[in-house]
Amino acid sequence: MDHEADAHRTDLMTITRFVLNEQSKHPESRGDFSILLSHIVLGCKFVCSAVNKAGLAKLIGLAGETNVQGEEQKKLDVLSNDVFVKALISSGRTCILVSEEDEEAIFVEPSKRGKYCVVFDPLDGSSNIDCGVSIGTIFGIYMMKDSHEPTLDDVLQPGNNMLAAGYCMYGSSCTLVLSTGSGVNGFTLDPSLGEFILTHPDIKIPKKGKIYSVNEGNAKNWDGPTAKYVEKCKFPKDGSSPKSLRYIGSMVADVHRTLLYGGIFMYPRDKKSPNGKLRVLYEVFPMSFLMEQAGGQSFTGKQRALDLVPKKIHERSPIFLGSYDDVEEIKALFYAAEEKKE
Ligand code: FDP
Repeated sequence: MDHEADAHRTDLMTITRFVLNEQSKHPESRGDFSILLSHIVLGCKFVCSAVNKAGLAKLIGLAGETNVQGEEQKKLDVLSNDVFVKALISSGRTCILVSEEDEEAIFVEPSKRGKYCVVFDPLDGSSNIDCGVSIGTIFGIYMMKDSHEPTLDDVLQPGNNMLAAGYCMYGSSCTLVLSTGSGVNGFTLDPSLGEFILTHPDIKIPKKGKIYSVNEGNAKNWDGPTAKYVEKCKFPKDGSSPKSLRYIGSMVADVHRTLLYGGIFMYPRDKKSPNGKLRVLYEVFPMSFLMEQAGGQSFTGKQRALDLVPKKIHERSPIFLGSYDDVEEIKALFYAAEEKKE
């Protein structure tokens, strides 16, 4: 009998245990961050269960409202947003919340206030809900700048100031990927235990990948460097094999694959959307934070994504993220185009 393997199977590293272990490395910590994370984890479990039951419960369908971006809201979006807002406020550890679904930032009432700001997209990839494709929740956590009255400036900080970021993917399994600033770890929900178990410790993205991921339907409106890069992926001139194209159209799923298999995920700007589509605070920043923590890079077409300083809570930015070498290649094309202009 393989006792070692057996011991491994019975010694489960739950996300709670993992976060408490991390906390113990900071003796000054009062556990506020762990409490906040446990409320986020609860939100993810709830949404996972709702997503799994959606077809049965007839939760799918339009709720008859439109969100800030003028998109039709689905019932699951509304439900997920409610769950996260309530879970975050009841943690007693938050002061400002920015959600993709709410036009204005939510300032938590003083009696329930804590020192953290949370930016999140409760259900990203919502156009995929009705066909059962993977969707997810994305979140990032900031600390208030000083302990003054909270203002929007507390959330309009560069992504580099994030303390933690993560996503939960509701797919063939429910996977939560988290970074608290020292590497990236992945946890899979064991439905029989109702616990997220560490299944992907210390995720490192391959230095170079074989996949590119972009909505090629927008190609006619792309700028020069993006078009050149995709051409290189398909018709490499250095004797290497062409890259494969994979595009789900659900950011969490596309980024998750990129993180595990390597390659590049892009949502560039184009003539119709000069700032791209994806939102800085709760899509670009958390995913860029995770990419860098896993050894990859993230670039906006002009600069390192995490150095952006957003001026508005729902601001958008073009994004190119993934394997270090692949992002390096597209950076070179953008810099060369910039030099030509000067
Ligand atoms: P969705 O519109 O379905 O909510 O930002 C939202 C997002 O999905 C991302 O998850 C996804 O990467 C992107 O939009 C897909 O956009 P396109 O349909 O334009 O490719």
